Amino acid sequence: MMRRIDLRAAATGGAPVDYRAAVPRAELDVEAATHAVGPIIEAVRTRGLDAIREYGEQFDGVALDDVRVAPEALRRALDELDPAIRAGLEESVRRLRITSAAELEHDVTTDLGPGARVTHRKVPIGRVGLYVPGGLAPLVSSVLMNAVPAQVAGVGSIALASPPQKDFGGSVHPTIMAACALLGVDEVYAVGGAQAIAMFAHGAGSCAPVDLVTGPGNVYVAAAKRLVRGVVGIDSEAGPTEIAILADETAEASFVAADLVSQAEHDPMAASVLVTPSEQLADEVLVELDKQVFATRHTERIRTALTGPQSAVVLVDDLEQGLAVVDAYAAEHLEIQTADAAAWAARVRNAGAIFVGPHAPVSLGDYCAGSNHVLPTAGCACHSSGLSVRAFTRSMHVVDYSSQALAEVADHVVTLAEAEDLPGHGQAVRVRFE
Ligand code: HSO
Ligand code: ZN
Repeated sequence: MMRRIDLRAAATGGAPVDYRAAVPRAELDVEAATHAVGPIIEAVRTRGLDAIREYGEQFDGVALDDVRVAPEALRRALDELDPAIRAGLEESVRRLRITSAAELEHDVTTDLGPGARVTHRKVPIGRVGLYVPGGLAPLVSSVLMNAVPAQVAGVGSIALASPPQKDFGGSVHPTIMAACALLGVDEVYAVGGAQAIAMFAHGAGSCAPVDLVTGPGNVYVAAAKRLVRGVVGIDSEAGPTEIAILADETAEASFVAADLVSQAEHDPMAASVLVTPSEQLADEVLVELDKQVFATRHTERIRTALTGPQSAVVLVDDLEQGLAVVDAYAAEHLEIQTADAAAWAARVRNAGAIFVGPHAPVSLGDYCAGSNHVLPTAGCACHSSGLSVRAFTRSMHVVDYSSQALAEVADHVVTLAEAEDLPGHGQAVRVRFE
């Protein structure tokens, strides 16, 4: 089912091993997709809503006069929502609000001497555009993961876009609409893919440009985010999902297999990687996979993901080497299913999110842990963070000095300005004491 990569003994001989080159990686070319996406962004920038309508017809098979979803339609979707789904969404929102409120950073004022004060002030982003994929599954949970932290951060204006669904009269998926209504997000657009990102960046029709675009998506969405970066802020490039599991002989093979399957279910391009020093566990997991993949609903999609070059069982000498491998991989989701899981988890440097021990499957984090599931993929976890309330704030230093406090450092400013051959800088201080 999954190919094996044997890294045992790779580290003997003294030479450092480049685990980044050794770990499996999806051949996902965001750069190549930017060539396809560039003209779409340009068309939306110059022709606005007309271009968006044309792309809706071309890519989603839906012709809409108005891509803005009527607020009454959102309310109706919530009224008609299955109560069990509503209860699940409410619990997820409740937990996300608790973590978001606790993680919100506050202003920090530092006194550097009498009358010398610097404040690090946090300010919410003014307007954000949240993207929620339709694709193979309507990711209603992604509405919550984007909107709740934005709201808790105090973002004043929130727009949300999701692809129009042919099966639902060309509107956004009804469960996604219901989730928007539940959170009071009433500016919703039935626009998908790169054209949605372009709409957010440049504005179109009734959608004013935003300051920040967040949310996961396919390779075209990732490419569009890369291209509009600078015009607007973006969160990380969250592409096809990935799970890596670091496990030893104490792990339960059926849990490991189920978790590998769970993320493979997203996308034929999804990556599932098991890193283990236990050949026995690897064998047991492969047997389990055969059973579980056959027994589930999206067998074909999962099989394609698991047999693809992006997925593998990686055999290592020991957990120490395993740790080096998972750090090099920098997975979107990393599970640690080993003895002393918390201790190993504490040593991980690179991962979008870490799931510790046998009772914290990634699915928990996908819906109801209180953590966020919009996470950096494709190795970006070594430099980027997942979405959180902090992604929706900016900070600025506020400098407040009295004359006496300025006098204390005036000579240093003048000297440093001279050292940089910028005498005007020094004079701007001197003039205050003449
Ligand atoms: N695992 C996906 C998020 C998701 N799963 C939404 C189910 N619904 C990327 O983190
Ligand atoms: Zn998932």
